[in-house]
Amino acid sequence: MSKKKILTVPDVMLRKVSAPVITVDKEIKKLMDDMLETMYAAPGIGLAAVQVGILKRVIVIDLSKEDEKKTPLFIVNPEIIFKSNDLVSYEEGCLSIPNQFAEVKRPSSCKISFLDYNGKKKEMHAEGLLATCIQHEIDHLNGILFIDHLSKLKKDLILKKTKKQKKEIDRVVV
Ligand code: GNR
Ligand code: NI
Repeated sequence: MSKKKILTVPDVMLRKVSAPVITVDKEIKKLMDDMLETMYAAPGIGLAAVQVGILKRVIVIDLSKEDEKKTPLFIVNPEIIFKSNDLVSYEEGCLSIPNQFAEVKRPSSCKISFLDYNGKKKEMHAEGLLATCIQHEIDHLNGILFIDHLSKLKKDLILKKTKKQKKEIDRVVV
């Protein structure tokens, strides 16, 4: 496995729509392994392939806590087949928007169909943080970031802070 670099805003790649996977072959399995390692190292609870520069509809998620047994989920070509009408708000963060957090309202539960690590077709009902995380990751596959769900004022503030932070890092490096 190899850890990959995570792209951050305003990288244009993050705004592109990812393409469906045709077959879950060795190359896709390697991608999923690399994504999982990258996500654990970050650390994060979810990662979409586009965040490591690969425009394919592949997601990894693991909500287990540090001291618990790992429970990775591999999700290829997800389709939302049900979304609840009731919304719930979670404080979201994103590895592609470092150190910025905001409350985002989304359907509290959803059902998805997808292909698993072995390319087998599956369905899953999700609620709580898992439902939020799945929707956050599927947004990535469509070029959407959590800040797109905020008011323009909040979104611009976060983008401004991220730019400032990037400049400060550059200053230290140079
Ligand atoms: O690590 C992450 N935490 C998180 C918290 C609340 C809602 C969504 C997330 S996903 C995020 C990792 C990430 O950027 N995935 O795309
Ligand atoms: Ni994200």
